[in-house]
Amino acid sequence: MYHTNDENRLSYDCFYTVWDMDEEWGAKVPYIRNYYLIPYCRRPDYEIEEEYSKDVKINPKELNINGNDLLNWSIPIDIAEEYEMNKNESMILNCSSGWFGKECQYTFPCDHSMTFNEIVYKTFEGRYNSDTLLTNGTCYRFIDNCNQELWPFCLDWREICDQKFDCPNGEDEKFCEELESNECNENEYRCHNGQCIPLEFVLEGPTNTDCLDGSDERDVFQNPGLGLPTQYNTDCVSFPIFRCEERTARYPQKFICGDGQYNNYAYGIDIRSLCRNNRNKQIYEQLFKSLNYIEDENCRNTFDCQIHSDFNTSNWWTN
Ligand SMILES: [Ca+2]
Ligand SMILES: [Ca+2]
Repeated sequence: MYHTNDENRLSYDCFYTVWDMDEEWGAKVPYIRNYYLIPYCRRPDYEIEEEYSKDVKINPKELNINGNDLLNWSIPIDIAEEYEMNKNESMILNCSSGWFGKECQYTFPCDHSMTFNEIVYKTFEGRYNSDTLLTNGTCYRFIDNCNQELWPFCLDWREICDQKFDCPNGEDEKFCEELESNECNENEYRCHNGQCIPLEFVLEGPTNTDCLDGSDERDVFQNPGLGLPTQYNTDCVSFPIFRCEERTARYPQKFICGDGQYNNYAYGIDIRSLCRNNRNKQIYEQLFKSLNYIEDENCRNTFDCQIHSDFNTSNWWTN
């Protein structure tokens, strides 16, 4: 673990994983080839640190041990490095087996002999095959009035400002124009989401998205026939790389699966075209159950359209 020894307590505790697409996936995914160093970070919660202070405190100098020994005990790298350089007298927590972190506050709920790389690999590999992972998804809960009863699977952050109403009154699409008024330098391109990227990164090719919303390669995305490999979209769910995990889909008739994949739909959710994790199917079913009290089917369909309509089709159901 890295960055744990911050006296100001402002940093995040981090792991890094190495993802070598060339070595692991080169033949299978020739459209994504690169070497990635991916951080997984979490801000420590110091308010509960007392809970973890039962682990044994040791003085490494007294025990005549070196920095390598500390690493073998899962002591954070920055603490082991500092000890190796200064050999000071400070006490270090020797965590119980399976626990780690400066305050021994972390553990993984799995086989403790696995490396962090293996845990990440297995997690993403499992995503590819599972259809029951929705409960593990992330929720964006900072919009008032986004009706949770109608939206039991909660809002994914990718659904904010994606040009589709996901909250009943469109709260998730309010004030989005402020993103577009963001200014970039002359040698930069302003993505639709306001992000600035170097001009050289624009329109390089279908899989070279640099804007989170993919708008630097928008022409290709809007016209899939131009060459975006279909497999890229469906494979993305199993890759922890930035271009897959952080993708948004600000395109009409795309449904966000909540894990990096997005799917086609037109005028509501097309359950014939499923997300790998079945998010669209489950939301559709849940949504209709919640509208059971409306007897008229056309009226129920209108509700469905209201919630899932995109701006291009927003007029036909209001008439
Ligand atoms: Ca939205
Ligand atoms: Ca690009």
